[in-house]
Amino acid sequence: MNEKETIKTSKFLSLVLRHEQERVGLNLDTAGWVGVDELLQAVNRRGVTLTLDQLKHVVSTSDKKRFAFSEDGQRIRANQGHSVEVDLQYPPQTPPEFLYHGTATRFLPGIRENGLQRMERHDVHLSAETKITFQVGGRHGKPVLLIIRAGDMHRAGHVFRRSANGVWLVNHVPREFIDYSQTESQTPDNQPDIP
Ligand code: HQG
Repeated sequence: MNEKETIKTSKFLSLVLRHEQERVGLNLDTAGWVGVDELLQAVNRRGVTLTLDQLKHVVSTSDKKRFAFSEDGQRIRANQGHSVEVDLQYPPQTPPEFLYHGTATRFLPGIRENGLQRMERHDVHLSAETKITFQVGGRHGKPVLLIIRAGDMHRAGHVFRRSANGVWLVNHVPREFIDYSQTESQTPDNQPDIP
């Protein structure tokens, strides 16, 4: 499998394991898992050639570790990013004092008004690192970085969870916990060091 095919397959897996299981006739369980054999058979039935070795390759090379096999290797799921209703069963955790969210300038008026909402997804996604947030924001337009006062949110009772691939998940970020001080000064080529 070359890199292009790997990325294409990864996107297809994201689609069926996060958003549109019915597209290939899958049944995710309540925690988002599906049998590996069932997945392979389902996608093969739809004319997508995918072997177990290829699936393992996509899972192990995923830059963001998007997928996980169960401990016994019999099942697979997406680590986060779902729009379908799932309970991923990640335990609540204390977040670092600050987390980051990459978005696009065009969304700022809505965010200033309503805070960060989960939109089509199951949760709002936050990162402990600034590096990837521009990439995430850039998918939607001109990227900007928001600093989230996660420690204050946590002390105010908001529940944070951390996915198996390190994404921080929270139901909503009320606007008073968002710091916009980096939105004017940052461009993808000019990232200040934020501790
Ligand atoms: C924005 C990728 C207006 C929000 C990444 C975002 C991530 C608002 C967009 C993961 C708003 C939703 C998720 C409000 C939030 N008004 N806009 N009140 N509240 N928004 O794609 O965080 O490659 O659902 O800022 O790494 O961009 O797929 O979320 O811009 O972890 O594995 O509404 O997707 O992972 O967009 O990305 P998305 P996201 P993968």
